Amino acid sequence: MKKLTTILFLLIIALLATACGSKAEAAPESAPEEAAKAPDIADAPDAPGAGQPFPGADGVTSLQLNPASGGGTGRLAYISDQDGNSEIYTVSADGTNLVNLTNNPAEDVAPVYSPDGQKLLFISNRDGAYNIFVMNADGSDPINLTPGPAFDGPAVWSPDGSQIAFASDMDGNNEIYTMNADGSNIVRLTTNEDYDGDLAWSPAGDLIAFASDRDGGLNLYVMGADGSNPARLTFTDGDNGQPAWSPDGSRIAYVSSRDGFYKIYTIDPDGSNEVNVTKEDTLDLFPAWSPDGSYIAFNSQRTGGMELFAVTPDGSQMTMITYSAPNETDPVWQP
Ligand SMILES: [Ca+2]
Ligand SMILES: [Ca+2]
Ligand SMILES: [Ca+2]
Repeated sequence: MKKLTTILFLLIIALLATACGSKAEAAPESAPEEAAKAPDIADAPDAPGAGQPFPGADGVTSLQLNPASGGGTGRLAYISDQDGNSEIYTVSADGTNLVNLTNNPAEDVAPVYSPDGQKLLFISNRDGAYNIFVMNADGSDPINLTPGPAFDGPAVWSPDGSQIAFASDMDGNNEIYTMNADGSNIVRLTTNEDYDGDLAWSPAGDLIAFASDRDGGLNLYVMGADGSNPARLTFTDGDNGQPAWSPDGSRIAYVSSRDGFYKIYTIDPDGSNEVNVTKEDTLDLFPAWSPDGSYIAFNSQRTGGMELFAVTPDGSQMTMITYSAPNETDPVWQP
């Protein structure tokens, strides 16, 4: 039986499907070729409301980001339903230059940049089931790494880019696996009848953080990258999931609903020093660190619809990246 706690990843798909009012059909065979046309960033439109100051609340100071603010290329990938189904877009950190990378009538979700920033993993149901795809960072050459009927994803890279860790129900319930970057040599890391997913590979390569309901509610765990020595980090009511390692490996950002609302928290990898970063009673999801560790991007419903935000890790300063009618979710910063 599928437990309610498996929804952290599925939630975003449900939100987007509800928002566009219909379930997407599998894409025609020609769709990958359409996505192979690299979009031109120079002519790309800006996010509606880009650069608007965040309407501050509870002592949070409004912040203005420019594309150089967080390090890396200054670009973020995210999911938008503005074309009627979920697509992977990119945007500059100041909300300018929107580019649709997927252009596919199927659902395209869960973008994750490779450590060198040159490729993106994502999840799509364009071939029927939700499978793990890799494409170039400009949207060209999408390849299905896990064809077949299982629900695969999300997926993340090892820090050296040689391997991919991912979740899948191929063995009957959600487990965590690794495989080579070309989809070969699948190795199973977890074996139990409970949900294991929401994974993130540590920058040093030795640990994988993940969420599991093996002890009851959904909680955060870390284990060796070979599946050894799982250790529980959170002991709270509600769901704890969607971990993201800070670039220096010293902190894990994650989502917790311990007080009834999904908010962003951070914690040390040994489970100490929990900090509540976003405090408003709303829906905050999908934390992702900027390459220099200065900001945590996330999506939030605090202004009504789903928008992208960035916040300093101490929660004191926040900015809106998008302000629009469509739903923008699941931001990840390009290295
Ligand atoms: Ca799509
Ligand atoms: Ca399991
Ligand atoms: Ca929006």
